Amino acid sequence: AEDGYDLWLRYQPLSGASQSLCDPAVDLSGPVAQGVQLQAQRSATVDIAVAELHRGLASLFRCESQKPTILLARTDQLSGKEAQFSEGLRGQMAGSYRLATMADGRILIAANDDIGLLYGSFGLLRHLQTDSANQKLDQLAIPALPLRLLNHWDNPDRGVERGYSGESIFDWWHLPDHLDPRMIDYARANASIGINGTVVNNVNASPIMLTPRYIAKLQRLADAFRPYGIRVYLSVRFSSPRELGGLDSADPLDPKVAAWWKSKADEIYAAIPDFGGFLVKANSEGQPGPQDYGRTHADGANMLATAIGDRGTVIWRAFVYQSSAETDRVKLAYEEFKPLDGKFADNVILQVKNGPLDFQPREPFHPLFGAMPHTRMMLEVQQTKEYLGFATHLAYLGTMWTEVLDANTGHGKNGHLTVADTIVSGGMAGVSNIGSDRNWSGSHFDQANWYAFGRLAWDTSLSADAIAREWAAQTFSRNPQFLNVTVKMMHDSRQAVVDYMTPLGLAHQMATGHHYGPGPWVNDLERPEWNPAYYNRADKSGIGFDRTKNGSDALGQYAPSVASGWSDPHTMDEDYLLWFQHLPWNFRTQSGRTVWEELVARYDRGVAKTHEMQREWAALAPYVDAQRYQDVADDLKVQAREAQWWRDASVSYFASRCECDLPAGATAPP
Ligand code: GCW
Repeated sequence: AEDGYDLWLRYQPLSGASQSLCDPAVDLSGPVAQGVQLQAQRSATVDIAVAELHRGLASLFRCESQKPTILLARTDQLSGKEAQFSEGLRGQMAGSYRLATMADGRILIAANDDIGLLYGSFGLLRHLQTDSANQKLDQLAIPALPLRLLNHWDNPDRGVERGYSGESIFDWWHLPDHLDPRMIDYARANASIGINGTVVNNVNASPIMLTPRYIAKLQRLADAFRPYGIRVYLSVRFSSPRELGGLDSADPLDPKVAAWWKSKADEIYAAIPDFGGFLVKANSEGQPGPQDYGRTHADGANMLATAIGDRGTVIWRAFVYQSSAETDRVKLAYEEFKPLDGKFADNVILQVKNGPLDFQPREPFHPLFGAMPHTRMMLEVQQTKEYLGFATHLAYLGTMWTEVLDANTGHGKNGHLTVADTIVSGGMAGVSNIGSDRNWSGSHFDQANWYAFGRLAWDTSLSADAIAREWAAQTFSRNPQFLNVTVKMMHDSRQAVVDYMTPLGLAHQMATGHHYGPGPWVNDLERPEWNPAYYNRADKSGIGFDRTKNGSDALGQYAPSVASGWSDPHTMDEDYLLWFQHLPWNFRTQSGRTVWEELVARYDRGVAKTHEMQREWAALAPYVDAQRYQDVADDLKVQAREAQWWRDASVSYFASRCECDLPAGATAPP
């Protein structure tokens, strides 16, 4: 449909060269609709894989024949010559698969398990639409990370915290009796990109989710998602033993409390044998936690880990943000968690946001990555763009996430350990942008952020542009001209948002509460670190947050090699300049411009980019159906207008602090 419901699973017919797959002269020819031969026991998952291949191939190829061209096989069923194809798969992580063109021209999808067969089927369909489909295939696909989870910030009343795409897709009211068919489409879309778990409720968790009524509802979802390789998880409220259990305490070291959690876990596992586990936000933004009883995060996490045992995982969030009049807020998590390294049970994973503040358009990577070598870590990113213009502004986040995954933490043996390296025994969590809107994500291009999340969690070494390209090819058009322009737009889009909202390392300049639109001047909120002005520190003497040794020394939380790279304002990466440095307005940046001039230039660059994106998209009209073309064009228009709003409001405010005139060539705010 042209309303975006089909996501990247449109399977638009192949044309031109690719159609030669139908040519009987080509070995691969043919019979694709019926052409799947099975060498595996049937199961719900295998049946889904076969159905997906039929659906995809019938739509991609318009040729008819009955000769099998695809062999879908479990490695334990491969014998003789074919057995060689199981080689790279032996002992690999669940879901791994191999795609290969065999000697007789047939395509093999091989895997050790059924979910690998399903992933491989999606992998083949993706390949046929994006790569040169006539090449001989030999692809080994092994997930980089064991846990690839969506985190829904969805409440039981279907409100979504920081959600911009309608209501929650989880219809708790009608569950368990009625399963919305959309749940199957949701599971299928997630499986197509390798997502293997979903935390169905907000980390600001309602205890109601742990009641028998809701466990029965969750069971219905778990049963529906299971064949797609998706396990369900729950966010839990740490004080639930009091709210639900009638206890007078939630102290993790109180045996009555531990017993309550154990029996609650048993109750859940009786209904959902493959329940994934608990996600916990504790002692942060008013949520209860172990510190309420003088206990540590490790005490709390380990108590829950014992309740769950080897049946699942406790994912404990490191986003601990409480009133901190004295400490620079970005230092809090490291201060609390670093001393706990090695103290967490084996089935506990620490979930750390990409940056130390809060999902800003750009932040340096979180200093906990690499600093806790004895703790399993998970990277949390936000698909829903709370601080990047919601679902209205086009900002492709693949580039943001590869930036953090590829960042060298400076830890490890040779001082080379990327963030991606630090999460190999944990995973990635994406705060979901999915809602009840027909197009799922609030805008067509926001679907790309869901897609990119899944692809990167599967393979952290993929390039953001490559992902953008395959997404756009499947979602819109395979026309090379269309793809070149679209990938460029996507590539540039996040930097544009950085430029018109928070250039040069500024952060947290959004209006308070809703986080939409500019508010750099706000300085009258109750707690200092709620105020944008606290972060920009702009006054007559200069701008920026001194986090060097002379300031908060947040820089000291990084490995020395990394910290030294960010300590000299003359040579450091200027994308982080005002994050780490407070500088006089007339400080010379690397461009030769003063800080003031550079700031204005970057705001202007961001605005200019939004106009360029409008022009680029206008030229793509011939390649896109009218409805989706217009949807995107309308959003781009709003984005350009609001980029200008951001730029004018911010530049006016900073000019008043600096007492500076606008640099020559800059247009004055109206
Ligand atoms: O980004 C902030 C949001 C809160 C959110 C919190 C968190 C779920 O503004 O709405 O609460 O982070 O990550 O816990």
